[in-house]
Amino acid sequence: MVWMSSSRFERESIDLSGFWYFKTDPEGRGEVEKWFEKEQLKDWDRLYVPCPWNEQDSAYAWYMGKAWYSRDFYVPKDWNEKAVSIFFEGVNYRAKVWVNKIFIGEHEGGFTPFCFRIEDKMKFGYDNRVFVMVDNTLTKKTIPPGEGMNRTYFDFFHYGGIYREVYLLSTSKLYVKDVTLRTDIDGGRGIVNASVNVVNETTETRSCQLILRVIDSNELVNENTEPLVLEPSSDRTVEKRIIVKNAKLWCPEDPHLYKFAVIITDGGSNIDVFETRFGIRTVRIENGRILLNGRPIFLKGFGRHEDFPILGKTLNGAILRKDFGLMKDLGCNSFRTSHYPYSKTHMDLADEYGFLVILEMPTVGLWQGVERLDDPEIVEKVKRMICEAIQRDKNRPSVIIYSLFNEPDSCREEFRILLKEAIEEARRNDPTRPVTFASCMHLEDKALDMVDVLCFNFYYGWYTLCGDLEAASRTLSRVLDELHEKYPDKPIIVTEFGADAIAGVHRDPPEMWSEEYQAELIKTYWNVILSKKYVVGGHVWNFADFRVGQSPGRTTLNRKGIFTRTRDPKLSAKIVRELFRKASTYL
Ligand code: ADA
Repeated sequence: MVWMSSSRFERESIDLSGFWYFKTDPEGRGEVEKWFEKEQLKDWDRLYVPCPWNEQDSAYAWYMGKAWYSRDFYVPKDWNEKAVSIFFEGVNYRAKVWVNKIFIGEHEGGFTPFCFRIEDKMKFGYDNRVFVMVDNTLTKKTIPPGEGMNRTYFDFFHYGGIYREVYLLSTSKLYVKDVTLRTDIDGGRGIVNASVNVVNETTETRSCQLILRVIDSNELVNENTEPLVLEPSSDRTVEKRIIVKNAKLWCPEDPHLYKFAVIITDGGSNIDVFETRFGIRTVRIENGRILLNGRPIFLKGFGRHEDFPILGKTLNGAILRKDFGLMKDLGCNSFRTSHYPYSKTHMDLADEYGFLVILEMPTVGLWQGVERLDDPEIVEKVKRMICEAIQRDKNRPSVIIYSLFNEPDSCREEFRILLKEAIEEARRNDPTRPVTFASCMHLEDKALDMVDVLCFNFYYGWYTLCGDLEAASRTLSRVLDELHEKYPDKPIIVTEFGADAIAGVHRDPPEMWSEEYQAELIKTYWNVILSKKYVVGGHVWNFADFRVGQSPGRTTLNRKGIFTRTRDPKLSAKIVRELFRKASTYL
């Protein structure tokens, strides 16, 4: 599988969104019966892509298993000399892909992108046919693991299908394969350490120029040109230290974005053009603080989920714009991508709105249900998903920390083996950002010494000390102090605290499940958090109510949102707005 950073600004792409043919395959007969060779799909259903299958028709609401998608697509005749890839931004959970009856590849993992080269399978100037077999079957070795739609080892709905964009991308066979940008600050100057990988897949030696441009709102700020000679079937990585004078730094109050353009030219026409956005900022851990551009920051925000009626995990631009407007209005400056990498559009808005993001991997639910956390199959999958997530988002200024797990069984000695591998993989892909995991083991946790930042999920007053906010406050305060005493140099973030509230249920005095109790609990936690100078952030769980599997403990939704699933405010939204707006982004 060839990894190409899909800039999609200057290259030619064909969006494959739309109605695809769809058919479930509960007995898993499709491959043996070669459904990927079918000419006639008249008896198949039609579903919209991108969107999970679950809420598009009640027939698929609780379906877990194999299902087939297919559509025809036209490829222009003049693409016949090009490198052509088919990109999938997200398919939950496994995908196997055939084009014109030929198997082209497979991918496991529901929340990171993948692509396959297909030019040698194409009929240029004609219709081509793609089949995708999706399988969202959970096992004890999927990441995340589970046993069924109502027996997931994680607390969110297990949607299935092609739920993020699918598109074709064509480039020259002399192209930019990858760009890594690491920024630094030197007085008023921005330093952009650029690493550009160029590939020559042609059979000739190619002499060309590589032009690197930094652009600020259409004004050329800096340009470097490098002569390049590439042997046939070879690649080269060009490293360049670029100075940006009078740099406008990226920060929550002014998230300034530059454009970075890489042009391969032979002096006449452009052979390939790759563009991406970036921000000039630094992130460092020092003396128990998280420093952004050298200033200690305080994260105030949420754990979120990608969830909305009918669209499931496919939050379109309008819903994301609504969410970001609401978060901005609340005075929020941060969120965690709980519990999986979010969509590109989601992360694009984080860059544009100046949110400080903890990018979390899909490694949730690794606890008792899983036999061995150091199982080589699990370790390999976790490492690959970390690599894919970081390769996609490594140039984003909004991403400041990588959370490698959510609530793993970090009391088990063997978790240290898994965590060590995960940390090494994260650092191999990006040594610049601190790493963490969200712990629910607190003082019993046996792996906190291995990470840079400590994140904890607390539910005193909800799952324990039910209804007793006095005791919850005392316990939270004591446990935080003891954790700080054990790890005095590590910043602490409370990554989850909250309570379920059924919208419209009111109780005076506040009582569990009422809007008043949720608001009181959040206020109680926030007072404790603000009273601890070593706590550098608090994320309310959750931004909005979200769908979960069926269980006696859930009323069709996890209702810890301060907004309903359709984003109507509960009492807590007003309270959180008062609390967040009073708290500063800088300590
Ligand atoms: C855990 C978990 C969340 C959610 C939360 C809750 O902390 O990380 O995904 O399940 O509890 O609502 O109970």
